Amino acid sequence: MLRSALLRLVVAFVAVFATAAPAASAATPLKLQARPAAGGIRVDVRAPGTPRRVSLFLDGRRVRTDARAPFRFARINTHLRRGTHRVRAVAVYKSTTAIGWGNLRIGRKVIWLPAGTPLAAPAPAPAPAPAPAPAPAPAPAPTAPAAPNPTVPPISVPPVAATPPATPAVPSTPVVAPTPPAPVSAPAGWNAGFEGGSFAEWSWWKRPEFDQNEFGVVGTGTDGVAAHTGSKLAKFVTTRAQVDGGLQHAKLYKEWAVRSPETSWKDDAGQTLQKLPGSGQDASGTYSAWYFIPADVQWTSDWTNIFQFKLVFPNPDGTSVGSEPQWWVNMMSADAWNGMSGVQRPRRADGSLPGDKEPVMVASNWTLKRADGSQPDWNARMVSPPVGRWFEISATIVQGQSMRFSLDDKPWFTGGSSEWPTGLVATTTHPANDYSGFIFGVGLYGGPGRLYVDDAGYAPGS
Ligand SMILES: [Ca+2]
Repeated sequence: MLRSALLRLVVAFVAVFATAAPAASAATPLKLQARPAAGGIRVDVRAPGTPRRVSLFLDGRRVRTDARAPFRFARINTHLRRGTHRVRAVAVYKSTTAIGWGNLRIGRKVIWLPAGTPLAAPAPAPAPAPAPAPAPAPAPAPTAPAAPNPTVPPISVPPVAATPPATPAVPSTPVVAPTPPAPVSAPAGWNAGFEGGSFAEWSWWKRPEFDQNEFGVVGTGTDGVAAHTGSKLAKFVTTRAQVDGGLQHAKLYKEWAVRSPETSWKDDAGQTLQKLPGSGQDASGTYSAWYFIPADVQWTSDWTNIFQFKLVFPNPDGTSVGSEPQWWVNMMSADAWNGMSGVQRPRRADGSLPGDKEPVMVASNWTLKRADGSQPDWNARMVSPPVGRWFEISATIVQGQSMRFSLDDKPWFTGGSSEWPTGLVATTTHPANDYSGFIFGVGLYGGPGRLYVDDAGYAPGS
């Protein structure tokens, strides 16, 4: 019955090709197109070259895999309900993958919204054909956090007993005036050291992957890795098979509520989302996390997101949200850049060069392009992290101005808001007051790897 009801809803269709992240081995990005067809909606995937297989995912779940072109996936909508659904295709090649994505909005009509389309637009305009990009990388598809579950009872957090300022003893002779207690600006910053043994310091959005990927809080000494501080740390693992199967999330979000509907949300653990300090509309400040990468981890050419910011915006139905990456740090093997004209492996702090399967990191806005659409100078955005010891990645945001990335307190790249927005400022796709949330995330997303994180934090202010 749902299916027939749905088919009645299929009265219009806007055909737009999805833009997609560039692929390592493919000169042409992966493209998706959705259309009404017999039995429901059909999704066609244009994959360059000869992929070993192409899989189609709906809302994060794999629904079909095809090993031979043409990659046409028919009748994929028989279980879809009204609302916006995320469609993603992953083409697996011999040594890399390519990704394309978009959203299907099902209401009185079915509309295909390619990646990057503002969901509030009455009718999406055709996206410009993406220029063939030599950048070696699929970027992770934007994802929406799970909708809040209003039935989860909130966690009872005992109030922290305020320490009363000590009553100053009256000195017999005036010496130094007692220092008044410092004014508290609430809400203050945020820190996460995992010492409670859980992810309660973070905003918890449960995903199917979390039951399968090796991902959680571990004790110091696990795998020979000592906690950065305390006795607990977080471990993130994604395998090749998991990533190829679409289970590519082993990541944590700290999400701040900016406006309705998120200001009344609780995460999947029942915790109310914190607001940004001050006016609640300024994301300026320094966000940081400590990372440990074992020397024996072999990285791949997949761009694997390990540190990111995302903007969240409400969907037109008012009950769900979409999100869009803003700036991020991706990790991949050094040889992922082989063949890229003019790109050299960045030296480590000790002057050494990373080996083929050792990690390099690149800081970028999520479009992987400069404001004028040109390719960035990747050398200026790349850095080699140390392996086998803790290091710190931080990003200092001056809202509307800049995003400065540092490795162990040494700045390696500063992005300007003219290239891509920094913080809660207007974009061509969203007015500034459209944002309902701001996300800082760590972990692994998009490719296989293993790393450890401890002592993440946010210090407000610019
Ligand atoms: Ca710790």
